[in-house]
Amino acid sequence: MKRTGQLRDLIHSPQTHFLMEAHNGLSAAIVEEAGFKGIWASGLSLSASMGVRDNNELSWTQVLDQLEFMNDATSIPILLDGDTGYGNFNNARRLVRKLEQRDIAGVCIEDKLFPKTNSFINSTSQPLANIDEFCGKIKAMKDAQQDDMFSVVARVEAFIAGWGIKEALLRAEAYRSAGADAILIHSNQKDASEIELFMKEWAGRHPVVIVPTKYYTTPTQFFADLGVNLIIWANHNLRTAILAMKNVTSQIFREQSLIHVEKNIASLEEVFRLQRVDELQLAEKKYLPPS
Ligand code: SPV
Ligand code: MG
Repeated sequence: MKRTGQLRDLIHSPQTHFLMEAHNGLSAAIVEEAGFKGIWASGLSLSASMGVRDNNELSWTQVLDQLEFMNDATSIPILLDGDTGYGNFNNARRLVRKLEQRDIAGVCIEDKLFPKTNSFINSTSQPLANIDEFCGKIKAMKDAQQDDMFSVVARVEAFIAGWGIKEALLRAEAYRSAGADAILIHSNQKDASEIELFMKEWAGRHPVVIVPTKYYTTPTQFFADLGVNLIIWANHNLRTAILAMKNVTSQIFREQSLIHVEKNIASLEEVFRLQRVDELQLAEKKYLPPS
């Protein structure tokens, strides 16, 4: 099945499914190998891994380049965190065309303003998009897609900005009517109370996606019981990599030696395996003249 169809199935399945964050070809391959059925191409992780901020400092074509490596390294669908769509409806619909050309299964856009700021930084002072303008963007994106199975997820930032449940429901309903394939309801609370409230009021109208980065202590079964369709583990490969790199780098700096490091890092053989060196060796036998 095409990746667009695979993502569609995850979103519409009666079971709760999961997307795991990746930010380059290597982390994407690791996500697939672990057994995940889909990848979250996190804006935070993509930008941080390039040493820049999650404020659209990375251009959207730079994001596309990373996605191409991620897609080439895997066979599972990727949902791009497309921020605000990098501009107005026109930029967002062009993004959809470019994503489809690169076999990306779907994109999530959030109802903020370009250039966006990460939802966990000064959240209540973040302006939200005008509802009608954002609905026009969703419609333009849906009209632009060539593959019926490509997914546009609309992310509601009303809780993040402190606007409350009424605004969250108003926006979610508007985005559903505009043609979004799912609603991502985001919350920065330490508990899942906002998500619980939303899910009860929403009452299964349309698929829902959540990102439990801040309310991570909530058991996953609780979300499944609420009817959440898709859970995104949004930045955990990036944060793992940061800690691991910091530890090893400072150890090597301190000890000026590799003696105590080797056993705690991936072997070179593991690096070669993840790069699929074996495939190249077989291809060389097939395509190069015998030496
Ligand atoms: C991301 O992973 O970039 C997200 C999720 O958008 S969050 O950082 O929680 O806003
Ligand atoms: Mg993001």
